[in-house]
Amino acid sequence: MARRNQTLGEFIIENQKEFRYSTGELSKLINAIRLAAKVVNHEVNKAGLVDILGNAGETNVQGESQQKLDVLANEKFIQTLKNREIICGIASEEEDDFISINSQDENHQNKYVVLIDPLDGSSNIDVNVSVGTIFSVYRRITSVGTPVTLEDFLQTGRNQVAAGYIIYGTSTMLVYTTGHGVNGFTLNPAIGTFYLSHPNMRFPETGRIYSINEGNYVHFPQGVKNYIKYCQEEKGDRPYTSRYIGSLVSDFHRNMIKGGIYMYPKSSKATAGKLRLLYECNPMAFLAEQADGKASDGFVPILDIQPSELHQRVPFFCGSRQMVEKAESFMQEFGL
Ligand code: P6P
Repeated sequence: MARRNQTLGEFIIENQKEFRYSTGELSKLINAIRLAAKVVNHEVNKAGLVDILGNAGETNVQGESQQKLDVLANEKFIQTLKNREIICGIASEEEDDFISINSQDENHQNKYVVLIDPLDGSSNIDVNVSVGTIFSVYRRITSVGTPVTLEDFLQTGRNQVAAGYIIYGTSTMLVYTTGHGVNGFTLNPAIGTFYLSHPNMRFPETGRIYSINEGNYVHFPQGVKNYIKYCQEEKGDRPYTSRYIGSLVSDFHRNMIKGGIYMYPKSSKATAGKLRLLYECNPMAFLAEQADGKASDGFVPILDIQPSELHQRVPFFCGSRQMVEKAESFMQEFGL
């Protein structure tokens, strides 16, 4: 049972029996994430003071210019995760291919793979707007004792054993699920401890906030255009409020607390949408469903999509169940 102000460590110990595999492994997994979160939080919070803002002068596999903090966050999470004896492979938005962890696992006995977006929303870093880290954890499906393969990363989202995010906002929070609800922990930076501040987080069934980059309006499918007009119509509890931070973790977190829908649909400019299935949409969809919300590509649940490549993109509709279902009805009626 979650007790407010319980520390993350106490919570893990009290709830590790819910983790469907070895009890100690969940602790090691979440503790690795926790440590990396504190290190990255420290860097994010002082980014304006040191020469760590701006571009790193490189581009990632997505063709996006890498921010210095992107690179740093990526390195910190990968190093921290590598140091635990339970992870056999890591995939990251910032890495072209997955990383097989052999250093401490020469016999390939480790059983978990982790996929991360180390610093989501990084275009906001230089303007001091909140950013986040997203993580997704699977049990490997190829045989223990053999090197990890791409197949271990291309599992459907339903197979996730844990997922969550860290939001570096007005306060730093770790929000995660292992399939038994969603719990939010707030960092007390003075002592470096996360405390349970948001037990059993739930999306309100409906809401009055819609999050989408309306600058792309003319490029959206007709169903999305019609849904936006529905949100803006003077009728019943509408018009809704438009809120778009440009950071998925922040928009998702606000919508989970207040009620709302986040959409990144496909468009004539982004024919499969922008968000990546494996390390953005799947973990956020796992959290959404665990919090009584919903997540789809406009037609099918995100968690049922069979991945075909590491960095594939999908359209994304996520949030309060009734709002997502309404948006889906517009997609189904007015099509692409
Ligand atoms: P746009 C950040 O790059 C991100 O992946 C999400 O966090 C955010 O919601 C979206 O892209 C913003 O994209 O095209 O609206 O600037």
